[in-house]
This record gives sequence, structure tokens and C-alpha cells, in this order.
Amino acid sequence: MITALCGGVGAARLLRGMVEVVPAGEVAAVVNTGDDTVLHGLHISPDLDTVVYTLADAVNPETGWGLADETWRVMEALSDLGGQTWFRLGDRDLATHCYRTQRLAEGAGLGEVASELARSFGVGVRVLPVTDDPLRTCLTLVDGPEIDFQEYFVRLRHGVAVSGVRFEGAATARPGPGVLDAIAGAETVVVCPSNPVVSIDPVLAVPGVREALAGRRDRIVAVSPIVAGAALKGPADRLLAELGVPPTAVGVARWYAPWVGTLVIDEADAPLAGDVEAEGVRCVVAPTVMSSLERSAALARVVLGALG
Ligand code: FO1
Repeated sequence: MITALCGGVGAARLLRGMVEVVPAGEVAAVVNTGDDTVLHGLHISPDLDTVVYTLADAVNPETGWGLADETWRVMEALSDLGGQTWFRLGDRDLATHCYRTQRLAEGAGLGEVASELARSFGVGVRVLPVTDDPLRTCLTLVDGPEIDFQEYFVRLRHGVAVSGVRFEGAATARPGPGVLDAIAGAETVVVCPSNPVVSIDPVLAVPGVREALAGRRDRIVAVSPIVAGAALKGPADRLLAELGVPPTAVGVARWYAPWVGTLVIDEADAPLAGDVEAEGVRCVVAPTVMSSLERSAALARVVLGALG
């Protein structure tokens, strides 16, 4: 079995490539829930939905989140009422949030609902929220206030400097159903090209996850989300720099070195391979920009072949 630690768009694209290479039933995705938020009274799980929509070939290809061929009648009507529309929820995407919110109100766990939604979308990969308990990524801005992830990422377009990140609820969160077994039983653990600080670290913050990964460093391979000193999407480069880590593939190697044995970096960063290995992390150089399904599948082949 292959278990992937996942955040948002980059992780979903690699998973989609992976199921071109191995049967979906052999893949488990342990997905970050620190981005989850409640808006309009609806529980929204962006990383879970991005993984399911992408694996179902239903995701909006321009944005990498939300559904393709969306209509926006509810957002338009909400705007006319002076309601909140900064977080864009398409009409069919809203059905997912209504369904999840209703099922949670009926007492279903986040993991149970995730597998129901995966099944409804015809997704064979096991989609496992890292925890069913509340987990929220909170960022402290340099000029003082602490805000939640979607305020930072969407409302402020991550255009503000961050001095600290914490994961509210992590101390008491329990690993979701199947999470520890998926990690312990994996022949290979793949750390997807997600934001190390706000997508992968919240997964590690859930008690038990680091322990399950411990001792398996030689079976853990990560893909750098930073290519040529920049994040392909989102604020990974700036966040690393703001937290005192070089916003480069070498900085990613340093961030992951304690528990990740191999890092795949893009060909653009080939000159950094020696510096990555100097961090104590084995380095594999390959094309990592997933601009098509073929490129995603090719990267998945490299990642799954990296450990022999
Ligand atoms: N990202 C945006 O930049 N703007 C949005 O309006 C937005 C809405 C949205 C709705 C549902 C969903 O599942 C994701 C959405 N995202 C939006 C992306 C989301 O903020 C990120 O995908 C993750 O939280 C970070 O990976």
C-alpha cells in the first residue's frame, strides 16, 4: 500500500497521477483538515474536497479547487443580500458542504463522511482526514492579530507577513479512523508537494502520526513544493522565509530532514542536489511541475520508483 500525506491542489494532482500508475485501491490519502472552516453555517473541508474532486476528474482545472462547469447563482443572490462572498462557493460545491454538514449533525465522523463523498464521486482511493476532531491552522501576523487559515489564504490572499503558525486542537485531536494503520502499513509514504508549514505540519501535529512515521524514514519520500525558489501555488516560499528557512528546495530538505529520507526536486533545482544531500536527505531530480495528467503520472512513477 502507498500512503500519501496531502494538503491541497499539488497533492491532489500527484494523487491523480498516482492512480494512473497503481490501482486506486492500493492508495490511501491522509489529508490535512487544518484548512477546514465553517461559513454560512456549513462545514467546509477544502483539502478533502480538492482531493476527491481531482481524483474524480471533476475539479475546476483553472483553480484546482471547487467543481468544473460551476454556476454561481447562490453567490450572486448572497451578494445582492450583502452576505459574505469572499470565499467563493459554487452552486454544486455547496451541495457537498450541505451534505457534509447534515451528516456531521447526524453524528457521522468526518472520515465516515469523506468515504461517503468519495464513493459518491466514484473515487477508489481511501480518503482519510488526519483527524475527525477539530483542527484549525491559525497564523499570527507580524503586525499582531491571529487569523484562521482561510482568512489568511483567501481573504487576505496570503499577502501579509506571518510570524507564527499553530494548530488549534492538535493537542487533543485523535488520528482519524484508518490513519495510523495506513501509515504503519504503507510500503511507501509519499509526502505530496503541499505547503510544508500549513498543510503537512498540521498532519504531523496530530498525536500518534509522528510516532507512526518514526523509524520509517527510509520509506518516506517527499516532493518539493518549491521549484526554483518559488512555490508553484500558494505561499509556501514566503512562509518558509518568514519562519527563517531558505525558500528553496534546500530549505524544504532542512524542514523535512528529521523524518523524510528522500526528496524529489525539480530539474530547475538540479544544481541544489548536493546541498539537499548535505542536509542528510537523499535527492532525486525529476520534472515536478504537473501541468498535465501525463506529467502527474510521470512524477508519480519517479516518486514510487525512488525507493526501489
Ligand atoms: N481559494 C481561493 O483562493 N478563493 C476562494 O474563493 C476559494 C474558495 C474555495 C471553496 C471551496 C474549496 O474547497 C476551496 C476553496 N478555495 C478557494 C481554495 C482553498 O482555500 C485552498 O484550496 C486550501 O484551503 C489550501 O490548499
